[in-house]
Order: sequence, then structure tokens, then C-alpha cells
Amino acid sequence: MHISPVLWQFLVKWLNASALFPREASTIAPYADALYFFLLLITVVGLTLVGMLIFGFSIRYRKEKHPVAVQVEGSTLLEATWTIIPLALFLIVFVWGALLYFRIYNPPTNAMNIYVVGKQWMWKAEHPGGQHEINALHVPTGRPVQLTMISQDVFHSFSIPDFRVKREVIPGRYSTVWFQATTPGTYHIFCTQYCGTNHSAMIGEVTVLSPDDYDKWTQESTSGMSLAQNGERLFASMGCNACHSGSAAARGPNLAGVYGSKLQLASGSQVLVNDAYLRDAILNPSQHITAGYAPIMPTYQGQISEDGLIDLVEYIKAMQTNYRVQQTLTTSQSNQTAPTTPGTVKP
Ligand code: HEC
Ligand SMILES: [Cu+2]
Repeated sequence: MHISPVLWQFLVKWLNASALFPREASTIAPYADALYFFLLLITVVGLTLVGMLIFGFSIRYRKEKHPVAVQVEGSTLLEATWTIIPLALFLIVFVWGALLYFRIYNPPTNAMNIYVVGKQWMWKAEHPGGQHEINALHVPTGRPVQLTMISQDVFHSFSIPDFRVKREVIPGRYSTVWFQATTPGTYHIFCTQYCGTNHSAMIGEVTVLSPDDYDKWTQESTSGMSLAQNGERLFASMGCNACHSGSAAARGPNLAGVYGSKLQLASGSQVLVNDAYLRDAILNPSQHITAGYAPIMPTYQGQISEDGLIDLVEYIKAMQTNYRVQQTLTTSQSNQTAPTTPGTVKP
């Protein structure tokens, strides 16, 4: 829907100034608000119409003028009118909402990915470059950012009202959300699903930086190890490379290039290997056996933290050739990775 830009800006400024309405700080925000204002508009029009009819009829058909009630039999025209107009309005809202939904839930393919782990009661953000943050998230303007989120305990819900972004964060399953920030500044992060005693303290701050400042921030706050590098270490220390050595004689399949591919399973079906599949393959290997291999991989349920799983997933994603794996085999060193304890950031 096209509202005049001047009217739109006036409306938004006025709402922001009255503190009734969050700021619009992402590319999707004006679109979400347009639908919201449309809903508000038809609600107000409907309310006014019904209110006026009640008022008018109660004067017109008052007791003095119509002492005896008259039964009115149906009018096809009237019934058709009050069926078709609301139906049309609801269909407009449905189609509009569906289009917006697909836009919000399908991240652009060039989106940069940041992991978010929710737990009672904090948000942890993990950048591919190895920057770890707690109850904070730094993102650049002008670039689509996808969040791959998971909970370590109960259901949470990740919300940035100023970006019009909100998505459930679920134990045992990755969910994603994306946005593109437009204006440098700081914005609230909330958990919008009651998740226990300190739910109200499960809040944080998104800091939106200009691309230059963001690059500066990335360099200054790196832990020196990318997620994939952490994953490489973990891969060695958990003994994954005993089977996934990448050599032809290995007992497990070569994991190089598996990410993003279609994997043939022993059951005959095919699966797309994405983050969720990799995580599941590590935790529940017996659920989907790769064709041509024996079901010998042990489950790692309860042995690797969500942070560790993210590291492994990032490592397998990054593993396009065997080169790194072979290197790991020869320099196999193990330290890593105790799950982060509350309040501390991994070094
Ligand atoms: C005892 C040998 C063994 C160990 C140890 C092992 N795996 Fe596996 N893995 C296999 C075999 C065999 C398969 C194929 C059959 C299946 O799907 O279970 C497999 C399948 C997989 C898959 C599915 C993708 C594919 O190409 O089939 C992933 C991902 C994976 N392993 C990751 C890991 C990680 C990460 C570790 C360490 C935490 C690990 N594996 C430890 C033997 C092993
Ligand atoms: Cu929560």
C-alpha cells in the first residue's frame, strides 16, 4: 500500500514522539508498520460504523415512535454486502500478511550469520570470527544479518522491537530470524516468553554500527579463535577425526563439502545438509544413517554444549577440503571446551 511519504513520516514521527511506538530501525519495520496501521485503520472504521449505527438506530426506532417491534425478514442485498466487504478486507490482510511473513522469514542468501544461544537468563551471541557477547549484539548497518538461535534450557523468545523482529528460541532446534539495521544506535533486546523467575532480566542491547565502526569492533573484540577453529580443536579432542579422517579407508564419511549438499540416506530418502541437520547428526546419529555406512557413530547427546555444537557445525561448514582435517590429525591437541558459566565470556 502506498501512503504518501510525507503523511507516513508525520505519522511515524508523531507516534515516536508520543512514546507509544518503537522506533523504526530496520528495513522491514516500515512494512510491518504499514500492515499494522492498515489493521488499525479498518478497526477504527469498523468501530465508528457500528457505533454510529447503534446510535442512529436507537434514536430512529425508539419506543415512542415504534411501540411494537416489527419483524424484518432477510434482505439478500444487505447480507451479501456485509459478507463480501469484510471477506474482501480479511483477504487483503491475509495476502498482505503472507507476503510480509515470507519476507521476514526468508533471509537473503548473502546474509551474514550470527549465532544466539538463549539460556536462563541471558542471551549469548557468537560471531563466526569468534567474538562472544553476553546480553549484547553488535551488527553493522546496511547488511542483512541472520541470527541462528537455540535455547540451552527452556523456551525463550528473541525480540528486537525497534527492528520488528521476534522469534521463538527453542531447546533442541535452530530457529532463524533476519533483519537489516538502518540506523546506528542502541536498541533493546527482550525475551518475550515467560521463562522463569528472572525472565524480566533476560534483556540486552543491540548496538548498530556503521560498516567502518563494525569492522573496528570486530577486530578489537576477537578472541583470536574463530568458531570454526574452536570446532576444529573440538573435533580432534572429541575423537571425531578417528572416523572422519577424510581418507578412503576411514570408517566414517568424509565431511568435506557435505554442508549444503543432498545426502543419500540408508533409508532411501535424501536430506539437505544444513546447520540443523549437522547438529542432529551429531546428537542422534542412529536416526539417519548415511547410505553405505554402518551405524557405528556414537551419540554425543549431553557431552557437547550448545556452544560446542555451534563450533562443530561452523567447522564442518568451513571444511571444504581435507586439508585442515589432515593437519588436525597430525597436530592433534586437546583443550576446550567447558560450557561457558553464567556471567563469563569465553576467552
Ligand atoms: C566410531 C566412528 C565415528 C565417530 C567417533 C564419529 N563419527 Fe560421525 N559418522 C560415522 C559414521 C559411520 C557416519 C555415517 C553413518 C551415520 O550417519 O551414522 C557418521 C556420520 C556423521 C555425520 C553425518 C554427515 C555424513 O556425511 O554422513 C556427521 C555430521 C558426523 N558424523 C559428525 C561427527 C562428529 C562431529 C563427530 C565427533 C563429535 C563424529 N561424527 C564422530 C562415524 C563416526
Ligand atoms: Cu527467556
